[in-house]
Amino acid sequence: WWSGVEMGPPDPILGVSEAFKKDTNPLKMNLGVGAYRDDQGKPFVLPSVREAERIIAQKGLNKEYAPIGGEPEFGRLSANLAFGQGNEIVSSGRNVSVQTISGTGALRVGATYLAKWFPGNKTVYLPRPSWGNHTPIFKQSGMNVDGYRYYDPTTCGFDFNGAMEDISRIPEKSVIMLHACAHNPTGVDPKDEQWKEMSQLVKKRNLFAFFDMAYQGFASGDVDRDAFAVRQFLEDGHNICLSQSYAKNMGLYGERVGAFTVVCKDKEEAARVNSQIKILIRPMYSNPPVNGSRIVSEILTNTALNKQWLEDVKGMADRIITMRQELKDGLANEGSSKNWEHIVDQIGMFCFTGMTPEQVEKITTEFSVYMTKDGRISVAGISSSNVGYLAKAMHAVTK
Ligand code: PLP
Ligand code: TYF
Repeated sequence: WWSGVEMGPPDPILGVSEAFKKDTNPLKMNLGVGAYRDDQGKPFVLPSVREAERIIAQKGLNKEYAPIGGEPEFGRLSANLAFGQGNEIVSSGRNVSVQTISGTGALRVGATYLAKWFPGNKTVYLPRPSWGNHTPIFKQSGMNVDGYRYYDPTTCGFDFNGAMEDISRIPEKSVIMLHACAHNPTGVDPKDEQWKEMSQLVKKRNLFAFFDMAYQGFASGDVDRDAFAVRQFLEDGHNICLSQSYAKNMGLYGERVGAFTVVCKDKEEAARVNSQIKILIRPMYSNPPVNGSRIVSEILTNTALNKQWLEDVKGMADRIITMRQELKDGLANEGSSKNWEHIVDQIGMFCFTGMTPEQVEKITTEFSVYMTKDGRISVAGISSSNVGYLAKAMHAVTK
């Protein structure tokens, strides 16, 4: 049956891990996939998550199906985490918030919903560049994909003027995708004042804002601070939609737990939207897995655990910030005359180093340092014992 099936290319990000595994160099480093590692280079289970698991195990819960959109309580907790405790949207019940299969599932449910029900232009405008999975997710869901300027390679920073110019030319009633914080792959976020101007422009152009929040807490170490853009847009009267992931900020990668939210004009509209989202989810996967959502709900409702979790998040964010500084210092120690200021200016899990595809190729073959072709490194994959080696390797291929 399948003689006509062509061999497809590996995933540009997850494929890096495959190549890494085959390398026998003991000094090898995997800076490809965005997954947090502790300072020993080991996968990290948050202490708050371990404690939540212990509490949940003691409850002896059953394994019944969750509702199609997950537990309503989980949806409320997720929306409150994004919008702020006591926000008017959740208290008036005008949000639809469903549990999804992590952030990817949230984007997929969202894209499918927009493809079916968005009353305007079925085109989503992504920042250039954006997370590699955004384009296939939207295209496979039946949306067209276009873009707006975002990253300025000359400054390794945010191209605010370019973004504003491009956004002002997006056809009215289109969808604009915004990374809520810790932009992937560039690590470059707008400043608060820039977000405010973007929000006004998005409003003036009558665009619909879709926020992807996969790193709440990872940018600054503070979950409220990282929700600034989302909350600013809401305050300015945008009825946004939002994807959330607990993969990074709770370290629940393989549990696949996230949320998709649509902010509606009132409760009645929310009920209609909710009914249609459930109709879309049912033939995709019926209902979401229960284990991860129980962990999240325990952490978000148990006061002591919540406090522990906020410390855990801060600890991860701080370690990444320390590694950025040590990498920049290491490059200076190696004698690099290049400007590496962007390593510490950029935030979140990733650093867009500015290395060319040729330099990436060279650092991989000569030093066994693995990263994506666009020069992105996952700073979370660096530790105090190998940051020096990385600085030496980066200097060797960029001098
Ligand atoms: N959106 C962005 C920007 C991401 O970087 C990621 C990856 O972590 C996701 C969404 C979704 O990831 P997951 O499906 O593991 O939650
Ligand atoms: O960008 C990253 O590295 C993370 C993890 O298909 C990821 O977002 C990468 C690729 C993918 C799923 C998750």
